[in-house]
Amino acid sequence: MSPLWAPGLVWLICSITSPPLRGHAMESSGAAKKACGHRKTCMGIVYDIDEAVCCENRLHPGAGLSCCGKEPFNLTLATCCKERHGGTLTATVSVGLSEKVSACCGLQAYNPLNEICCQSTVAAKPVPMAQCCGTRAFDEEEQLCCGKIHDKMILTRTSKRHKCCGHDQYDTMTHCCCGVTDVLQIQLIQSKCCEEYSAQILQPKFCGKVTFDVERQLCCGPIHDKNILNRTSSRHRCCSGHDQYDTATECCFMINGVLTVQGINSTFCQNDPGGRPKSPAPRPYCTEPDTSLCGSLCYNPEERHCCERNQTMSHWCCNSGPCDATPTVYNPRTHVCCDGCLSEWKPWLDQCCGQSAYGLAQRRVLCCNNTLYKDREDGEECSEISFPFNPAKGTTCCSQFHGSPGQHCCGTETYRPHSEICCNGHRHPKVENGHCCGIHTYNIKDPQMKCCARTLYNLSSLGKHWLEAQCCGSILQTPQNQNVCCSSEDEELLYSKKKGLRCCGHLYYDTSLWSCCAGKLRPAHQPGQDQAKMNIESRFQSVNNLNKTYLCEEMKIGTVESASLRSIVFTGVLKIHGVNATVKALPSPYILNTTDRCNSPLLIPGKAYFFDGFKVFTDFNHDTSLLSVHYIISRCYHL
Ligand SMILES: *[C@@H]1O[C@H](CO)[C@@H](O)[C@H](O)[C@H]1NC(C)=O
Ligand SMILES: *[C@@H]1O[C@H](CO)[C@@H](O)[C@H](O)[C@H]1NC(C)=O
Ligand SMILES: *[C@@H]1O[C@H](CO)[C@@H](O)[C@H](O)[C@H]1NC(C)=O
Ligand SMILES: *[C@@H]1O[C@H](CO)[C@@H](O)[C@H](O)[C@H]1NC(C)=O
Ligand SMILES: *[C@@H]1O[C@H](CO)[C@@H](O)[C@H](O)[C@H]1NC(C)=O
Ligand SMILES: *[C@@H]1O[C@H](CO)[C@@H](O)[C@H](O)[C@H]1NC(C)=O
Ligand SMILES: *[C@@H]1O[C@H](CO)[C@@H](O)[C@H](O)[C@H]1NC(C)=O
Ligand SMILES: *[C@@H]1O[C@H](CO)[C@@H](O)[C@H](O)[C@H]1NC(C)=O
Ligand SMILES: CC(=O)N[C@H]1CO[C@H](CO)[C@@H](O)[C@@H]1O
Repeated sequence: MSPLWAPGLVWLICSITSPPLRGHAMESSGAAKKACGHRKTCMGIVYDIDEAVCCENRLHPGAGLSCCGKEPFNLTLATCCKERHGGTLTATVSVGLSEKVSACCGLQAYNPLNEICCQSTVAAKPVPMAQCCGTRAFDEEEQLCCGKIHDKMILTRTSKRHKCCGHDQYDTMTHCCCGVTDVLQIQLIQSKCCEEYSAQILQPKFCGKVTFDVERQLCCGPIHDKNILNRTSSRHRCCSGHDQYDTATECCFMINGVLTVQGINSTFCQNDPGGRPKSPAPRPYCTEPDTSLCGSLCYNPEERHCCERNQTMSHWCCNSGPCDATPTVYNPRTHVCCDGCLSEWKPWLDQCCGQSAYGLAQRRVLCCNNTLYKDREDGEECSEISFPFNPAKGTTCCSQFHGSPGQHCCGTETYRPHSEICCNGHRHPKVENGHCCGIHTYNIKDPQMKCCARTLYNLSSLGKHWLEAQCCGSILQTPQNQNVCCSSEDEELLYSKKKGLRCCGHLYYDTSLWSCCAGKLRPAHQPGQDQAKMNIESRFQSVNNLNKTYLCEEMKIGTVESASLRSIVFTGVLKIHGVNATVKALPSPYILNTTDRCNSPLLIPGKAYFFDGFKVFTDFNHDTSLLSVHYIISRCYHL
């Protein structure tokens, strides 16, 4: 072996699958995917997954929809429960509880925070740690669930010492539950019934005719010649009638018809001979110094290589890829290995493209997304979907070739950014103050248009209530529909309004079970909690839902450094006056006093938030703070 290859040895042993050549994968960027949109076909009709859903070959228009069997439903607001009976699958949509926080009880959706599923029945939880008693829920601390499996009853537990006896409870200190022929009765502990009962449950275990202690002893030997051994450890088992063995270090092996205890490293244990009783699987080992195991063989890593799956030692390993079912060893002086496939060695080969080797110096070859294309024209490039094309001859837009070179792409089409706008792969003529909302464009200054998480709404259809409309995720929430929007850092969910329930982040909890502080739930009624303080609603408000007067006056944005009980420390704070389109930098750190920390939602240090004098807001519509600031100024500023 020449010293040139020596450094390679080390990593070949630790990382057998790595090819020696550098992979040269052309990943298409996320931006390219976004530009191509999310088009699919449904029975030959092309649609965008942001705009419709295809359920069992039927197209249903609407944003943010999922399929429940053949029905569409909104994940933000509803749950799909499925149940299989024999060969048929039934699916039902329950509205008023998002699938993201629900569970199914048969075909019924429920909120596992406040409810429990007991034998296919949804029951209200009496306590956060409730258990099932038949079809009802009970509190194990305060109650007992008594009776036979199909005849359960919930009793208020008289004391911690009490236990069930049929449908009654008894004090285990003074009474017992005993009885004959299925009729259980509670009797005083001194009674004959109780004495017989305790004698019965404490019945000793026999080894032959002698009692023995199952915990500390072993009963060994053939059935008519039993012998009790003091158990050495819990790992010990019987070997012969007189011997026990440690299952971790020994095996029990039959030599000439006699069971004997042998060391686990002995040849007896190693070559599992069918010695009975069965010893643990033999563990191979290497005895020579500086050797390691390769499969079942020992070798010296200083001298040889281990091809794990081939289990032999030879040259370099080229592990099996799809082109070759068996692993291969090869001589690096004659071959190169790319992703498990061998190519003949040439001095210029220095790159892998999937399973093929090529050289950066080679002309007319192009590696796009791990596929090597040969005999290409000079000047060709990989398109955004990783197919070679020649930018001098045309433009490819999401695999569609267009004759004119140097164009911008919008989905599969080209577009002219001077006169058109491209929204998620769909192009539109440019209009005044045009912004994208999902695949649509709208005038951002039009107060009647609202963009909720990529879904555009025209509020004029709401009549006089349009001012009160709010976004909740992609759904437009109006005061008429009796829903509650609970929102956390990354989720906005809509719930059917219920008495006694409140938002904690995106969860909707029962205030008699839980309390919420700064977006975190805890079981209610814990010592040291100020209940009145704890139950203030904690939810994020979106900048998107602020009215224009509020949004445009003065808004601050900054990165949370830390949050304490009384204040939040921000850095890099900008004060934005939307109406005047002015942005001013405030000195760091900026401290926001909070009257009640429980009231404010869960803040993540390092993330940017909007805030005013009292409240912290988030922006569910934009991915970056820069886009959020741009949104505010675009929405507010009038020349
Ligand atoms: C087993 O242990 C008990 C008490 O620990 C002892 O009295 C007894 O002699 C032991 N039996 C044997 C066979 O070692
Ligand atoms: C058996 O051999 C292995 C590997 O050499 C060693 O780690 C282990 O301690 C040995 N076990 C006993 C019981 O000698
Ligand atoms: C393992 O490698 C050796 C070369 O050292 C070869 O002869 C043998 O066929 C290989 N075995 C398998 C299963 O590929
Ligand atoms: C790259 O190739 C993989 C595997 O063939 C494929 O799944 C993926 O979609 C390709 N990526 C692009 C951007 O074409
Ligand atoms: C919104 O709806 C109203 C009434 O249907 C209509 O007059 C108006 O043009 C719509 N606005 C937009 C931007 O489509
Ligand atoms: C705007 O919102 C603020 C705070 O939510 C509220 O006090 C004010 O009345 C609202 N103004 C209009 C015009 O709705
Ligand atoms: C906006 O500009 C006007 C005119 O320059 C000024 O009077 C007003 O105070 C400014 N408002 C804010 C909030 O900066
Ligand atoms: C915030 O609290 C600190 C200390 O409690 C106080 O000195 C400061 O003036 C407060 N700041 C504001 C803006 O109320
Ligand atoms: C509130 C809301 O947007 N609900 C929609 C949920 O999805 C159904 C389609 O199944 C629409 O009809 C609803 O308008």
